[in-house]
Amino acid sequence: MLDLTGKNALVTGIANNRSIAWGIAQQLHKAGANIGVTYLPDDKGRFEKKVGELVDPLNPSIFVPCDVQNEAQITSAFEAIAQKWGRLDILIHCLAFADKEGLTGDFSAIPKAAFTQALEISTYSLVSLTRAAKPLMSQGGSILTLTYLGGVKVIPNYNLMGIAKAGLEMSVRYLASELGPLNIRVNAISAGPIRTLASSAVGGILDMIHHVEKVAPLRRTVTQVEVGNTAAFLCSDLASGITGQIIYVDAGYEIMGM
Ligand code: 0WD
Repeated sequence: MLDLTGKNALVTGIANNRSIAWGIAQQLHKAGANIGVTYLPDDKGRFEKKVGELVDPLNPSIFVPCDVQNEAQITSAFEAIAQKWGRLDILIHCLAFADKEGLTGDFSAIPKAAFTQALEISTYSLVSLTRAAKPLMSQGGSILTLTYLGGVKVIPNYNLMGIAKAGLEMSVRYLASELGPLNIRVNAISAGPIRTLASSAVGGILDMIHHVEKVAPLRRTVTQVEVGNTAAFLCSDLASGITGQIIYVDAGYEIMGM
């Protein structure tokens, strides 16, 4: 059955107990994986303390800062993995950022700086983290990222993040093609709308959730733990034949025409 015993899993993107990455970390841990966690460092050390306290029950054997805009921090995070574990089996890329200017107003008015920043943090970071993980996935591995329907269909107030997700989804396919011969699988979960720190930046998130609750076949939205369960499956040997895929965990909303 779903058993991740002995698997070394690095989880990025935990900001607080609402984070989707927290739902994923809990389910990977429940399935037996050794957990490593990165956090977004801030001057006052707030995130280090908050995330550190949150993940403590998972007994993480690696807990390191990693701002994906900082190549040196990515390098030292993976050096810590090489020293501590010597091998990585699972990489969870569960982070994104877009400035409010890129989410609201006319799409044609998106400032270049906001565009570049969002693509760097939300899309290119999958490439840079995968590059760092590749040599440590000596026995193959599973790389998983999080995307949203706004990367395929126009969703009001998603704008720039839609571009970032479209690029992320295509990056999943190109990385899967490159890494398949090394038995490294790359997939994405397209999650339904969930109230989190990041999604609260997307105007109308509550309306989106209420709309999904009315229209989605399951007549509800999904939880962080449900996304975590699918993540555990995709990172396990049960999914050994799945790569380059975008798996919808959205209560079925994606199939609906209106
Ligand atoms: O409805 C939702 N919440 C959905 C989220 C639906 C479908 C997909 N997603 C995706 C998001 O786009 C993202 O890729 O899931 C992923 C996780 O998002 P989340 O759980 O909704 O949001 P959150 O808990 O805020 O985690 C995002 C975290 C950041 O938290 P902040 O404080 O910025 O909101 O990404 C991290 C940070 O901890 N992050 C960074 N980590 C490293 N380097 C960086 C960075 N530069 N920027 C943000």
